[in-house]
Amino acid sequence: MSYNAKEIEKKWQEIWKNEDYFEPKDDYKLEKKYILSMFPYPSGRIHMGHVRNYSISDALARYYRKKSFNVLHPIGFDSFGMPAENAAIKHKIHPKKWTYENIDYMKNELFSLGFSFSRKRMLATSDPIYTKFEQEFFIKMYEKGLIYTKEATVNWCENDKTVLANEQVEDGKCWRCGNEVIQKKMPGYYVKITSYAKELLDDLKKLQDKWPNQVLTMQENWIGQSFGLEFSFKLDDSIELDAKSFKVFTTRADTIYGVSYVAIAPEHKIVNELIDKKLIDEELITNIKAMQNQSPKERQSDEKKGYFLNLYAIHPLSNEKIPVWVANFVLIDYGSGAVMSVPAHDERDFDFAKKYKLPIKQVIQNNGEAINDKPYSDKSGILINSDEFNGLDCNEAREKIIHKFETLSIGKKVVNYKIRDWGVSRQRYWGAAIPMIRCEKCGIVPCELSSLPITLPDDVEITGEGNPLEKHPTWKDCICPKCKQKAIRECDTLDTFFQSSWYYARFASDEKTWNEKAFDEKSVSYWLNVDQYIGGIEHAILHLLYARFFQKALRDMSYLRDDEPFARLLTQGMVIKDGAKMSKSKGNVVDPDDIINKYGADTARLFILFAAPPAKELEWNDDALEGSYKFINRLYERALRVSKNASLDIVQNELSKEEKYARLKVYEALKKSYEVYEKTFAFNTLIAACMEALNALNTVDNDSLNKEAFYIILNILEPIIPHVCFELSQKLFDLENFKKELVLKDEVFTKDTINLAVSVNGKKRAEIELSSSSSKDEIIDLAKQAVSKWLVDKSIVKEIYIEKKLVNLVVK
Ligand code: ANZ
Ligand code: ZN
Repeated sequence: MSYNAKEIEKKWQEIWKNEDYFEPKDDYKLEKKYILSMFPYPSGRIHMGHVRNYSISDALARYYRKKSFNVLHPIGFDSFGMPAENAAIKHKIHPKKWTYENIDYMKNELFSLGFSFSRKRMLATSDPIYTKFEQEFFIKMYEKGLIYTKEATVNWCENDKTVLANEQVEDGKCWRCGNEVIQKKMPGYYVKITSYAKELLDDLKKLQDKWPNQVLTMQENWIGQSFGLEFSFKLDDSIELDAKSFKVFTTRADTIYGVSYVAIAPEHKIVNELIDKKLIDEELITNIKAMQNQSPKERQSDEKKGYFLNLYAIHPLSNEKIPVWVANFVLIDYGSGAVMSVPAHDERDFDFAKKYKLPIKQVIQNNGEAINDKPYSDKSGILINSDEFNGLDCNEAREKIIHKFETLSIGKKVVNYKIRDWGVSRQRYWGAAIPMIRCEKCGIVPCELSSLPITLPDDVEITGEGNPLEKHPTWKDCICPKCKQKAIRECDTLDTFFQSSWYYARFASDEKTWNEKAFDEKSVSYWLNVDQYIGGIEHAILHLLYARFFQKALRDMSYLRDDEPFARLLTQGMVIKDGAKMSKSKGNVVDPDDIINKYGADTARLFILFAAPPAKELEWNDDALEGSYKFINRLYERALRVSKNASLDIVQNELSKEEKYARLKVYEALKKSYEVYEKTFAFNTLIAACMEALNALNTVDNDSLNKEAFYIILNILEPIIPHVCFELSQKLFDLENFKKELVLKDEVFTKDTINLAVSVNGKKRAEIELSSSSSKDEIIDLAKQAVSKWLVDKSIVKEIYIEKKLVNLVVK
C-alpha cells in the first residue's frame, strides 16, 4: 500500500464537496474567523502566485476550523476588465464567454488543490446581481456628493484606449500594458477619496503591528499630509488685473524673509488672465502654452524652467516688491498652485535662482557659513535677516510667524494632502456601466434604483477602437427619469477597482439574501471585519486604499459598521524562478496543473509553504519539490505502521531516553504549531519541526507513543497537506476524534537531565549531561571521566561541586 496522491486527493475532494465541509455556519454565537485571500482575475489558469496565496489562507482557515471556530474562507473572481476585451480583439471571442469559461476552468483548478473555499459564497464581479448593488452604491455616493463629474486632464493609455487613475500609472507607464501614458483633457466621474484623506491617514495607527510596516508607510506617503501656512500675496497694481492677489502654501513659514521671487503654475488663473488679455507678448504666450501642454512627467524630468511675468507681488511682512514667475515645477493641483520661493533654503528654488540670476537671501544661519553653491535646507538653525524673528530657533519661528499671520488675519495654518480624487470612468465595454443619464433638459440624472442593474448589451463589436457602448446603435437611448423625455445613457464603465473595493463585504453577507440586498445586516456585523487578509504587495497602495475608503463610505451610508476592512494583513512574497518573477513574458512559468499531475496537490502545497516564509520571495526549486514529495511518502509509510489498537495511555516516567526525546520532538512541533498558525505564519519552521519529530520517531518502537505521535503530527499538518492527513487519520483514528483540538502535556517538556560544566583549575574543559537524580559521587565520577586527559600525571587536591551548575577539579 504505497502513497497514491491522485486517488487520495480525488476521494477527499469528493467528500468535502458532497458534505459541504467548508461552508460557514449560520450560528452567530460561535466565535468566528474570516480569512480572506485576494481574489484572482480570471485570466485563464491558476499560477504559482495563486497557489502560494491560497495555500497560506487555506492553512489558516483549516487551522481555525479545527479549533472549532466558525470560519469564512470565500473565493470569487475579479472578472471585469481589459484582458477580456483584448482576448475578444485577438481571438474573436465574446468577453463574457471568455471570462466565464475561464472562471469554470479555474474553479476546478482551485478545488483540485484542495482549498477549503466556501462553494456557496462564490461570486464573480461581472455577475449582474453584483453590478446591481455596485450601481446602487454609485448613485448613493453621487447623491451624497462623494462622486462628482469634472473635466480634467487625465492619464490616457493610447494602447488600452482608456483613462488610468494616478495609482495605475507606474513610472509614467500604464500598469497593465507598459505603454507610455499621455495627458488628455476629458470629462469623467470622480470619487471624492480626498474627503476621507485625514481618516485614511489617522486610522493607519489602528493597523500598526497588524499590517506590514512597508504597506503602512506606502499608504502614508501616498496620502501625503503636510502642515503649513497659507497666505495671500497682493499684486502690485502696475498692471490692471481682475485678480488682485493669489494664495501660496508653504511648509517653511520660518523662511518668509528669504523669499526672492514667487512662482505660479502654468495653469494658474493669473497666467490665463495675462494670456487672455494679451498683457504679455506673443513669444511669452507661445512659451507658456508649450509648458501647459507638457505632462506632469515631462515637467518633472525636464529641467527647471520659467518666465518672468512682468508682474510684482508685495511681501506681506516686509512690503518689498517680489517678482512673479511662471515655473514648470509648480503643480496646479497642489496647495494653491503657487509657491513662495526661498533659494537659500530650498534645492529647487536655488537651482532656479542660479539659472535666472535671482537674488539668494539667507535667513537661517548655517554655522556662520554663507550660501554659495549649495542651499542650506536643514530644518534647524537660528533665524537671521528676519526682523523681529531674528535669533529664534527656526521651529519656534515657524510657529510664531504663522501666529502673526493669523492675528493679522492675512494667513492661516492649513493641512494639505497629496492624494487626489479617484477618476473612475473608463471608455471600455467589459465593466459595470455607470448608472447615469444625460438629459438635455435636466443635465446629469442618476438612473432609478428600480431600474438596476443596467446591464451590458451582448451584441457589441469590439475592435479596440473607441468605446463599444458609445458605438452601439440603441443601447444608450433611454428615457430621463425626471422629465420623461428621450435621453442618453452614460457610456463609460467603472474602473475595475470599484468592484474589488467591496467584494470582501459581499462575501460576509449571507448568500441566501444575495438577490435581495447588498448586505444582510446581521451577517455582515457578525463576519466583518476580515480577520486576516492575504495578498500581493503590488496592491499595497491602490486596492487597499480604495477598499479602506469604501469601508468608511459604506459605513457612513449605514451599510457597514467597522472603520477598517482588514484587521490584519499579510503580504506574501513573489514566486521567482531563475532569479526572475515567474511570468509568461519571462518564459519561466511552472504550471500548477503539471505539479498536481506529477506529485499531487499536497506536495505542491507542502513545497510552497516549506520553501520560504510567506512574506519572503520564494525561489522555485525542483529538488525541494521532489524532497517534499518524498517526505509525504515517508510520512504515509511510517503512519501505516502505527498499530490501530494501541492505547494512548503513556506514562512519561516509564519511557526510555530515546522515547522521551522523540515524544519531546513531537510536542515541540505541536507547541510550534500554535505559534505558527496564530502569529508568525512561518510554516517552513513548523514543517521542519515535524520532519525532526518524524526522524526522532525512527528509533522508537513503542506502539502507544507512535500512535500518539502520528495523531499529533497528522493534526498539525492537516492544514498544510489536508488530503493525505485526512486519509491517514481515517485509517488510523476515528475521524470525529481527529477534529478535536490538541492539548500540550507539560510533563513532556520537563527535562529530567541536567547539563553541568566541568573545569580543571577553573578552566572549563567539558560539559556533561546526567540524570537529575544522580548522586554527588556519581557526578564527580562522570566529571573525572569527561576531563581525564587533563588529569594525566596530575593529582587532584580539591573537588568542588556546585549543585546543578559545575564541577571544578583543582590539580597539581
Ligand atoms: C517655501 C519653502 C522654503 C518651501 C523652503 C520649502 C522649503 P510638501 O512638504 O511636499 O507639502 N509647494 C507648495 N505648493 C506647491 C505646488 N503647487 N507645486 C510645487 N511646489 C509647491 O511641500 C510643500 C512645499 O512645496 C512648500 O513649502 C512649497 O515650498 C512647495 F526652504 O515654501 B515651500
Ligand atoms: Zn430630463
